[in-house]
Amino acid sequence: MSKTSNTGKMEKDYDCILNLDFDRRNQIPFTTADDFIFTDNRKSELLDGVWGFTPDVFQTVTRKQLFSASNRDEQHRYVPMDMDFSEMEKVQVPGCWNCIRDQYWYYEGDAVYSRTFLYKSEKAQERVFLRIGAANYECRVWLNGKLIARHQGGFTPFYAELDAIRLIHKNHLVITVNNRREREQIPSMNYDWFNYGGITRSLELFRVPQIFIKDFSCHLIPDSDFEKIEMKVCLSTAIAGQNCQFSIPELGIDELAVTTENGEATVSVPAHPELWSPETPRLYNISVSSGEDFVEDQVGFREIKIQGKKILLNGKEIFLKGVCCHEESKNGGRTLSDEERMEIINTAKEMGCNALRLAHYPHSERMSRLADQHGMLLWEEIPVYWAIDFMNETTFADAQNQMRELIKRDKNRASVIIWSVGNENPDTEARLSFMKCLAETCKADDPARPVSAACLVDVDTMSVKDRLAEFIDIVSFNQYYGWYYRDYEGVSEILKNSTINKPLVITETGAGAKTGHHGGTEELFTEEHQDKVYQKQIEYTTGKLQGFFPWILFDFISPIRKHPMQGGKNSKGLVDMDKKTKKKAFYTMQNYYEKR
Ligand code: GCB
Repeated sequence: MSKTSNTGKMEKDYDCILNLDFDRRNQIPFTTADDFIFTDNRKSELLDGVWGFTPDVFQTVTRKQLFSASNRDEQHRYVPMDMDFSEMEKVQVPGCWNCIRDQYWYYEGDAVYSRTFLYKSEKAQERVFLRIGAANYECRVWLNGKLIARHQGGFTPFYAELDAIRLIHKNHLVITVNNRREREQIPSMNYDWFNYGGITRSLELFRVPQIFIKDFSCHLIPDSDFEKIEMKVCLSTAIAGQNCQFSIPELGIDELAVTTENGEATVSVPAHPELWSPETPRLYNISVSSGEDFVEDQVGFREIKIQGKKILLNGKEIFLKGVCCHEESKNGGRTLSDEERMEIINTAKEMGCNALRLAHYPHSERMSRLADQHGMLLWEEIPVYWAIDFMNETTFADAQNQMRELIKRDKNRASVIIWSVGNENPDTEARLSFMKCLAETCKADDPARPVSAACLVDVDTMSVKDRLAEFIDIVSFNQYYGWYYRDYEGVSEILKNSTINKPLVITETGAGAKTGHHGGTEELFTEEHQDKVYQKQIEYTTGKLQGFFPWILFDFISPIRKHPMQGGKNSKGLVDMDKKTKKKAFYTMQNYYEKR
């Protein structure tokens, strides 16, 4: 075939198919937590709704740069194109492509989303940012043919500035998402939940002034006898001398502070707020204005503190009456409505819980908002789960960034009391240094919240002796005595042998049970056996822990669960996947929590 062409187009086509490294031109540095913008409560323009969509198994769109190609040659004649954006399949965003049609169920790879939107500037010199709530796993954004953002990590939000020079009246957004499981990712190749792909949370546009409030935090100062509040802003530009007015009308607070040369302003003010707790989830309206910008939030004030083996909430010892949950809709999919989130909170409350472990990745920020409003303590974590490429520096950077994005997102939520840096990772040198650094990152970005990790038990010594315990505030462990190990007493032995002078929590225990399957208490997958496991766990652990989190509230989809009794689901739920039918053990847990 000839490479001659007077348009140069032919060369480009050849380049696309003959160049193994075609993807290099589609790589810009990843957007990170440093690019995070405080957008809570800001007015936004939703870009949710109908988008064009196609799986792109061979990465044709990026390979051929189709998002910027014209379907005309230089003489304005039509040339054949492999993709016509106006003819794409129409799908709802946010959503998971796996749930669109059966053929997409197990699809892991690249997919393309496309839509247009109209833009008209509202104020001179305004800046426009696109926020993507979450896209699993690697996501790239093209605005009118130009690559403007690239992000990795499937569960945290990121921002892309839509450059004024690029923005026209009718704009074209092309977003590619790739959910292929890769060795070096967080999580890596193997995990016990479904790998949903797509833009799973909302897309929004925000307009802000040239210099805007980039970050805002507000909390009760630890050890201040609950009488001092700190508020802080960071402007988008490092300028000194800019006034920032902080106000909490219900507490009579109206304070002026001036930015220092790094563009930050902080105030610490005496206050007597009614303290936030699960029983009294009191929130205060807070606002800050600076220059042309204004932000507000609803924040609860509470203190979470570790004292020896105790966890103190507002100075009083608490026991975490918890349960774990995944973020999965009834019809499958990682995209939930607020009603579905409330279903999780309400079912946990019905069981008597005061705490939820949001496993095993950051759930939507709507969950922590609702937990703030309805009084539920939260354990939040990133998917440093099972085997991870702990020696790999870029893997660490990814994990650290996911942690930092989560902290930036949820730092003002009173409900969030624990950051967790991982789940069931083997105690090796590489893993220790990786996770120790993650714990340090949490402390650097948020000194006031305890850090934890769900550790493995050392089955040789039957104890929790993970070296990471030294670097975290709350030590927790997962164990399945009565299930993976059929003797029930193991947990008792572990507790006897574990001598850690820090709060000790069980972050997982349980047993599989097929809803409605009944039989003897030693018959696997029956509700009776699951119930017995819980009765024994309660018997052996009562009075020896600072928290207990059954695994798990609802059954969930898991491709690794192939037993006919499981049918592609992890059936350890205390409630069926229909989110209604309760198994026997639910009531055992309810009875236990009622008495605590
Ligand atoms: C675990 C994991 C959790 C699994 C669970 C199980 O230890 O942390 O993600 O789903 O066990 O069911 O085996």
